[in-house]
Amino acid sequence: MFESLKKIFGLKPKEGEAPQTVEEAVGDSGRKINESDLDELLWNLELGLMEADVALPVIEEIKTSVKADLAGKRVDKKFKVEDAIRLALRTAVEKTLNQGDFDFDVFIQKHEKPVVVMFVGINGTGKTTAIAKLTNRLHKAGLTTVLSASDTFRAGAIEQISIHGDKLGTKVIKHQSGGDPAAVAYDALEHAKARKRDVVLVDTAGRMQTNSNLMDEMKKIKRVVKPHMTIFVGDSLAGNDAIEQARTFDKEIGIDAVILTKIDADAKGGAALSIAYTIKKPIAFLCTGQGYEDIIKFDAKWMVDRLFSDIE
Ligand SMILES: Nc1nc2c(ncn2[C@@H]2O[C@H](COP(=O)(O)OP(=O)(O)OP(=O)(O)O)[C@@H](O)[C@H]2O)c(=O)[nH]1
Ligand SMILES: [Mg+2]
Repeated sequence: MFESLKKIFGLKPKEGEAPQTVEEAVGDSGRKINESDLDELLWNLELGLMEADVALPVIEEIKTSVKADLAGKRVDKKFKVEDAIRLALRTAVEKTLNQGDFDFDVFIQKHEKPVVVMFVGINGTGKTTAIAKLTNRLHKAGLTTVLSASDTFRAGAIEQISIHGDKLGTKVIKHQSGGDPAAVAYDALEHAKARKRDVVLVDTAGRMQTNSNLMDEMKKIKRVVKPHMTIFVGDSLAGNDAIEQARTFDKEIGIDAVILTKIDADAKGGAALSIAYTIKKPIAFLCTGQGYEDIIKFDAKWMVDRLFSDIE
């Protein structure tokens, strides 16, 4: 795997020998970067990113950025040319992954309470599990929560979130199965206001993103409780489908941030890169398993390390 990228990277430099920033290594003096070497590098980069399941327009953007950094430039004699190239590539990928300054914790902390966060995505991507993980995380930060069982569509959904609520020691607001999801969210918000709870997490039903009923339902919840943040939950194993879903949800209801799940099972890691690039929205968290602790704050550097872990 990643044979093409292996050709670019070779061995990892010894500590202290590698440049820290592209600007430090690449400039107007030193050894000139050979154009045909650069073209070969870009070709290998393209193949490598394709092997990692990164979508084509994203690959183009990264190639353009790497080329702009390196074409016609020279590498300071202190550094190896391949180290400078490696850094330019990492920087370009990191830039694509970092869409805006977004920090979930800071957002929740600073916002007037209760903060309403709504989770959307097609069925089975991991919305309910992500809500349970975030609830656990918020409790650990000393905040209180209310869960809104607004998936009234799938049989068993209300029970599923109620079990999480019991385990996590938090209130779940629910109506009967088949009820109005927006009305449940409204009640959850009222409960949070009355009891001075900090964060309302709204679980929603998943169906196909082409299902207009689902989109209408999401829009109604949005109208009724006006969430401060809407998070798209995408399955990192879904490849191009996850990108299409993200695009559709963003267009139809508006997305503020993304949670990518099942990273533990995603060997390639290209989904994060493609989604961040396609909808230009920040990735807030990665879910890495089924336990409550299996959630990590998104860190572009960590993702780049993972993307290239087989290579370096
Ligand atoms: N390996 C792994 N499994 C996960 C992860 N997140 C969720 N799952 C599993 O994926 C399945 C679906 O998760 P749910 O949280 O029920 O998904 P959902 O989006 O709420 O699904 P619907 O309610 O049907 O729309 C469950 O079996 C979860 O345990 C993850 O990060 N890693
Ligand atoms: Mg669910």
